[in-house]
Amino acid sequence: MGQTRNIGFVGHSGSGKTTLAAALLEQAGEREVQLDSSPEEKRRGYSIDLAVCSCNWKDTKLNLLVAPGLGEFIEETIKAAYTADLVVLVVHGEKPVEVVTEQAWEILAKAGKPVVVFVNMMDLPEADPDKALDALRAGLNAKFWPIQWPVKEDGELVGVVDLLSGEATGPKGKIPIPEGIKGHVEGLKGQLVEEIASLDDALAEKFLSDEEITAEELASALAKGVAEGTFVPVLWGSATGGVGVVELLDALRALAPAPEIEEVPRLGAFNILSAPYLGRIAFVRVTGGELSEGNAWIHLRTGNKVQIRDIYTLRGTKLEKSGKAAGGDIAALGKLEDIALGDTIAVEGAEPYPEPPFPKPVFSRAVYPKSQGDEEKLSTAMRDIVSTKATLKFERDNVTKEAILSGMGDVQLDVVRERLKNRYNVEVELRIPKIPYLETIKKQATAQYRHKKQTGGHGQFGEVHLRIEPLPRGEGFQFVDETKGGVIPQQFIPGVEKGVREAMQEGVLAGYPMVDIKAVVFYGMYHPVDSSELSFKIAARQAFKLAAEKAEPALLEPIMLLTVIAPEAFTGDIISDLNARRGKVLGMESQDGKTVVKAEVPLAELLSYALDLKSMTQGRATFQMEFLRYDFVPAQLQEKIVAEAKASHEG
Ligand SMILES: Nc1nc2c(ncn2[C@@H]2O[C@H](COP(=O)(O)OP(=O)(O)OP(=O)(O)O)[C@@H](O)[C@H]2O)c(=O)[nH]1
Ligand SMILES: [Mg+2]
Repeated sequence: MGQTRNIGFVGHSGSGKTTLAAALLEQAGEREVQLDSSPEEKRRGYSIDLAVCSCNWKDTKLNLLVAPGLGEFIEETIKAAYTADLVVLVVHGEKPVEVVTEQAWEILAKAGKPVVVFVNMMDLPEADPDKALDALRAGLNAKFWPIQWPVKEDGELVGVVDLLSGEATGPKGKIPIPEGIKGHVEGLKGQLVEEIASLDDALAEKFLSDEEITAEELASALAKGVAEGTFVPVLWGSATGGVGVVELLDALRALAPAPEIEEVPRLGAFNILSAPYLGRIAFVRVTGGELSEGNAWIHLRTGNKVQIRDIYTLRGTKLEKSGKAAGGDIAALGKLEDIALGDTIAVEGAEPYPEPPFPKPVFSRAVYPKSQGDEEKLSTAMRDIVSTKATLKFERDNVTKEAILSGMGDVQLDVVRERLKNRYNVEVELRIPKIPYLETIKKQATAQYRHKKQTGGHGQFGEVHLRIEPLPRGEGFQFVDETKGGVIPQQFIPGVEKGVREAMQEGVLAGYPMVDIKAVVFYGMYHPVDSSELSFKIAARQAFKLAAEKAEPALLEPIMLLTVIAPEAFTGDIISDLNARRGKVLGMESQDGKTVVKAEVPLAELLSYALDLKSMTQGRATFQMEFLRYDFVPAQLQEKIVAEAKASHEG
């Protein structure tokens, strides 16, 4: 076998990436091509995970990484962009620049990857190549050059002309170029030759002095321009009509740069999936060395030596045992212990496989198993699922004790819910999470409590005088012993502190943990026989509660730092919406025609922000949020929360 090329397919949902990949595989002779084959994908009718497949075209093995286009699955676009050596941006002929087209374009620019644009759906009546080209150039603000032109006959797409060779081909081979477009095609060819010549100094000189430039010279300058990212060729076709498919295969073979092969044997797990009958499969890019079954390499994250067991190569959409994989290739590994997304397995001394810049989760829901007793099963299954995705997180909230699943939006979380059921047989319900409120005090107060109990024989006695004071936000808890003259013997002081800490676990307002309090024990009494650590603990607990009630207890809520990036037209709507969410806008700036709004907003107002922002901006805005600090809940709201807590306590 000859060379290998790794190619990504990204673009907006519904642009036809999956259909196109299937057409390419079938054209290259692969059979039983099955994409979007997970039960969740079948039911929904669109892609969810990054699909990895492969075909041989002439002397070249083409590994295809096909991303889903729904915005919430953007991490798969990032995986494809960073793993592949060339990426095909698939766009819709009638509406080439959609939300995820723009996002993918930004990701590709950041990743510095060569790009080819494939304008799909050219069979549709409204798909006009001149308009599509204008839309691409305006929307993505880059030079795009058609290297082909679509051929329509009586309004029907029949093939494409290769502008450099001047040959037109359809699904069944050569076709004539209709008279009506000959002139236009000639003009485009002239522009193209000039543009390609400008990519190379020697060619530019030849062009200017009207010397003949050979087809080979043009082809190699074109490939160089693509590889360097200075030239973005545009190709056309219809995945369902089989138009432009052979031509795309040829173009990929000619234009995709060879994978870089490192000296140090290493592989990076860029995608993890569950395959029917095979279980968990890690798709790896072998960046150096040759991988063989039986290799014992080091799992860099765990530090353990791992035996490489089942090595598969991709054949169409199927996995075939191969026993080895060469540097530069993509392989699938089975039965790898403890493998998570982004892991590196390598010989000693190797650097970890670089992690692409994935976004952080922005949407959370609490997970409740439908049948009690499924908690254990749920956490094992969740650990499994979450370790395959960069944008999913699962953790227990320390305050509310809820199990929280976080991701990019409701669709992604719903897919997890479905997978839990289909694969792990755990049924769960997703609920709006409780807010992890905290309680604190606003002023100083003192209180005392005597714990005394006579239960025949040995009694219990302890008296504690406590002063509590507010601490600055985020200071937590401080305990000070100011007693003098042994009014409380030293050995019982720890009991006092324990009592206070226990009392703080459950606040006096609504039962939330209390924070940012300094507690000072300044006086007390003991009994030579009946006192014990326990007696003082009980006394301190009660004294604290009494003091807290007098110290103007107040609720604290988490405040998030929100960063919204949206087209300028939405700025007004976004800001007034943030005001309605009790947000405080910190600043706004312009960045490449977009507005970046930064604001502080209470978490309680952001529980469905991912959905609301999406509908407010037709999905054209993105946002991030991170925890900033806790701050007081406004009085009216506090009253409501306290009343609700009391009601649920009694109910
Ligand atoms: N008319 C026409 N329909 C097409 C073409 N390519 C794909 N389609 C149809 O468009 C729909 C979406 O195609 P997919 O291949 O699933 O699109 P996708 O880009 O993979 O979508 P996501 O997985 O959501 O990102 C399907 O119904 C396809 O049959 C085309 O060239 N012409
Ligand atoms: Mg798809």
